[in-house]
Amino acid sequence: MGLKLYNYGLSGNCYKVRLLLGFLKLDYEIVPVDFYPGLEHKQPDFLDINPLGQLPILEDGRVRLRDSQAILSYIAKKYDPSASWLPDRDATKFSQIMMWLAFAGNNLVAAAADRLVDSSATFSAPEIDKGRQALTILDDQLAERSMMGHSWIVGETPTIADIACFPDAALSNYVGIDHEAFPHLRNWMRDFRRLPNFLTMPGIPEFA
Ligand SMILES: N[C@@H](CCC(=O)N[C@@H](CS)C(=O)NCC(=O)O)C(=O)O
Repeated sequence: MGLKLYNYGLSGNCYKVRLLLGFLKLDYEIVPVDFYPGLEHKQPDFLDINPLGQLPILEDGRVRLRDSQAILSYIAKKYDPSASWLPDRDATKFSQIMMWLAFAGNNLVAAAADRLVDSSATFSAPEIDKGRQALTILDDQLAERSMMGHSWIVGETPTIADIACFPDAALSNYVGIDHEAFPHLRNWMRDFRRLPNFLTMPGIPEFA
């Protein structure tokens, strides 16, 4: 038994889960999925596990979850006794975290969406425009937070909102979005990278 992550190394959504497992120093088993070129996530055996044909999947004994935001919430709720990654006693803070998780899953995904498309494909301009809009919204939030003396998207310490937003924000550089235009985002990414037990992945830029 124990935690089992169905994983692809270049998936930003799998990376979110690996980040939190790393921050919490949790042991887990990795089940490698040949996402590309094997398209294993579209084969019948994997569709039995997730009919959406998507990664990541987390299993914890009899519990099986899809969607990186839901998985982050589960791990934080179950395995972070300090509740610092998902403070759930304060209704405002909790709901704001949910709001930024939804933003990561619905909006920010455009900033790096084309990364896993066939390597011969060119990145599509409309997605990149949507990605830039989402990064502007995040940069504005971080500017406001910084004026209040805070470094993180919600609250005084990093939460799963920061984890959910980090991969696509950072990987957007890889699809050609220049981070120079987002100074608050850059500061936040630098602070995030300095967190104890931070893990990187291919495509995450090194920041000064
Ligand atoms: N909302 C889901 C999206 C999952 C997702 O799109 N995963 C990608 C890999 S990063 C995938 O499996 N794409 C294949 C597909 O959508 O067909 C999440 O946050 O986990």
